[in-house]
Amino acid sequence: MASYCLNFVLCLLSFMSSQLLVSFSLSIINATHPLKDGETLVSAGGNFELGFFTPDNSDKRYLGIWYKKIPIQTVVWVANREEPLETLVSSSAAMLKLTSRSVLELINGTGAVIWTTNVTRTVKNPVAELLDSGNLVIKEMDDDQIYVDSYLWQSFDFPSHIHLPGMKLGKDLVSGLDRYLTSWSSSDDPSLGSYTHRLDCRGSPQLVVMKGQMEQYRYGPWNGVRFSGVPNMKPNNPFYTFKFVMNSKEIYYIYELVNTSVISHRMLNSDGVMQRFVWSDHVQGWVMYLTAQSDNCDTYSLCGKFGSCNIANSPECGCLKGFEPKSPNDWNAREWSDGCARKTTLSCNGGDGFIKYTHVKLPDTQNSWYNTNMSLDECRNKCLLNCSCVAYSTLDVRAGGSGCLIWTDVLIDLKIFPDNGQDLYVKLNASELGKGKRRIWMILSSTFGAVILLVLSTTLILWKKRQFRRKGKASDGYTVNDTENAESELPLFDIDVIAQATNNFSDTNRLGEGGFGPVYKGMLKGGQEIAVKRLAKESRQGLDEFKNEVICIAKLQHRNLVKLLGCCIEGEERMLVYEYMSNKSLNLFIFDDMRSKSLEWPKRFQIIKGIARGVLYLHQDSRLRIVHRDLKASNILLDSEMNPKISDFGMARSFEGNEYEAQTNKVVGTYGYMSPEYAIDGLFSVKSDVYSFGVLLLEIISSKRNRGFNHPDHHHNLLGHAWRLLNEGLGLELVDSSIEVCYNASEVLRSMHIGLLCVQQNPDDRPSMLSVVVMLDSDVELPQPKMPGFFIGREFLDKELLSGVTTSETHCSNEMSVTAVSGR
Ligand code: ACK
Repeated sequence: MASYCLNFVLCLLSFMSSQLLVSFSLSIINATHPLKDGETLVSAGGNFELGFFTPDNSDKRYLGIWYKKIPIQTVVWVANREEPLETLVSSSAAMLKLTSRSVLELINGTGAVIWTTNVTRTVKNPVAELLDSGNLVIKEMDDDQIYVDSYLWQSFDFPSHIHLPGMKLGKDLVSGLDRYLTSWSSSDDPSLGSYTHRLDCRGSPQLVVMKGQMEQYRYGPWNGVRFSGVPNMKPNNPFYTFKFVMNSKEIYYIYELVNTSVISHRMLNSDGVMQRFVWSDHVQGWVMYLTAQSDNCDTYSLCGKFGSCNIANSPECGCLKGFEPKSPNDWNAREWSDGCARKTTLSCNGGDGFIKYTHVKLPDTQNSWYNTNMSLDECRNKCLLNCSCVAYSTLDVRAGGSGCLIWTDVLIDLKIFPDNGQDLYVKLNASELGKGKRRIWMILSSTFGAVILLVLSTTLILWKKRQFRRKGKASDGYTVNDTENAESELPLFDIDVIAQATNNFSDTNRLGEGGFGPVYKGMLKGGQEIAVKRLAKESRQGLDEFKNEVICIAKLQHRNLVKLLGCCIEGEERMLVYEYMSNKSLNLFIFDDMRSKSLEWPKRFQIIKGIARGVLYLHQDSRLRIVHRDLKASNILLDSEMNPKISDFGMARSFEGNEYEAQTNKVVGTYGYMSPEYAIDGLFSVKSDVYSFGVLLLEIISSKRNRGFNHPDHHHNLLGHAWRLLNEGLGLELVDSSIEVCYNASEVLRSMHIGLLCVQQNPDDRPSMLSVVVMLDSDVELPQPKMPGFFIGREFLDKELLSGVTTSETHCSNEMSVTAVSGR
């Protein structure tokens, strides 16, 4: 009993002393003041704290540094990653001691040294201090108590998994020191994980993520402005600045925060993904700001040697020109790792030339050679003279380009960007360079006879068919000259073929009602699935829309536009045949409680970006400038991989030359998506599509329809609601509550912000679609949105719209496209 009481008192004393120690903070460690478990060393400005900690779900104890000012303990550096203090008992007597040899020693409960800093030089009066940057340093204090500014040791030289501002990542060429990140084994285990993030200095230096000795992801070589593979690294980033230093003494990458009150770092997580996080006071959590590995093409060497990866293509891997798959069967089965081989070997004898690739993430530079002074012409000659050179490029893209980068042996991990990236000149045997033209010439001449025969017979068939079509068109009562061109480029389907494919237009094949008539699912003989839009015979408006759709979409091709396979015009029948989209329309997902659960944020974000690219193509990149005029969730179709495709061009209008805006007294579109100037004054332009896109974007985030939106606290529509939330710093409340809690908050807030910019009252305040795409893909600073157009809500919209406007449709529901004839 006595011993029980004694134990109890000892325990109590030890507990009380440990409680007392918890609140005890040091400002320096020196020979007389070690740091004991329970005490902390705090940086002068109070940003960071050094002490002992136990990770969640672990019974091991470590010495580490964490942020002091935030409520979630986030450890940025760990000393004894491989030698934890095993139990609380042995760690309770643990301490960090600064010895007379000027080294820090971590001593466990039994007195054994389990971790130590390396010996550099011994000074008379050493101290260890934690700087406000999070850097633990050992330095000499001179007799006047003034620190001499050269560190004997610093933790920034031995990073853990976090890259803090001001920390150099790279090599000291004089001392041989290599500073790189090593991931934790898991989020609860700081021991050395499988991944490292380091500067690879074989060849032209490039930042990489590696698993053991294998590369996983490359940032690409430094090109004077950024790493070649990271187009969203912008030098004028308002949030942080960065630089790459390369001289005879050191090579490193470093960044600094512009506003030091912002808390942010880069982290290599235990799955080998590099991410930048920013602390959000509002969310009271870390928000992911950027992730380095952004798409499949970022997987190292996905397409093998001499392959190139372009995420806009399907499949994404292709062989470089003049190369062919090494293992064609594997290649066709999407197993690309064998890569590609040359069709014709290099002559190495003056018989070679180059093909230029633009928008490239430069290939792996471990087998490269570089020179900072050569011009591009000198570089080209150097490559021509060196038989093992396979490609060359500019080393530094600034000021028109300078320097020379040459690849020898192989090209690997080459990615093509849509609009960023660099030029790369790939060496080919000269015979390959002219091959395209020569092949065409040979085909032309050898088939000349056959063509003549074919032309004769085709003319005969076409003449017969046209006679037949003319009969049908005459009964429409309108001329067909304007559709003729487009139609003639479209394959014509025989009505029997379509009838057979759709089970004779059976009700079971009916997918729904489109803009101008029913839509049927069908399957062609070869197994291809199709969707057939059949014009309702009595619909005069439908006929206009049919004609319009043919003109607009026949010549367009983009991965985010639904593909028109052909049409059928026979007698009274008018049909359009599309590729079938197995996931149907977006509104079936976002406005359905059950199905919206399956649409997690990354998918939604991908859909938003896909739609934006599709609209950009219509507005800017296609041959015609097209305003869709009816962008809405039900006109976005989703393929089997949930890629979005814009459909229904029945109301689209094309602009020519310098025409940017038009007015109509026949307002077509869908309430809730129509811009104010269009709904009220009939004015439409690319900016009216931008407005509809903004509405759609906010609907995708919230899973709520703009039209018909109700809120218990106010009468605003979805746009007004979103604007209020963003202004009140409660933007994340807009997010569909069925989306998993773990989403990328910065992407969501940024998308919401962009959505609100798109729905501005004044078309000039709305961004172009190009800006929208850039803003979605990068971290450029966004302007502050003003109050949106049609902010007040549906009553206002309906009243405004319907005064002076009569709808020609009596059955218009929320989602129905309407035609309103202005009374002006
Ligand atoms: O929302 P949904 O199921 O998807 O209902 C509409 C309906 O037809 C009327 O437009 C569906 N639909 C239209 N075009 C296609 C297509 N190419 N593939 C699959 N479904 C389609 C649309």
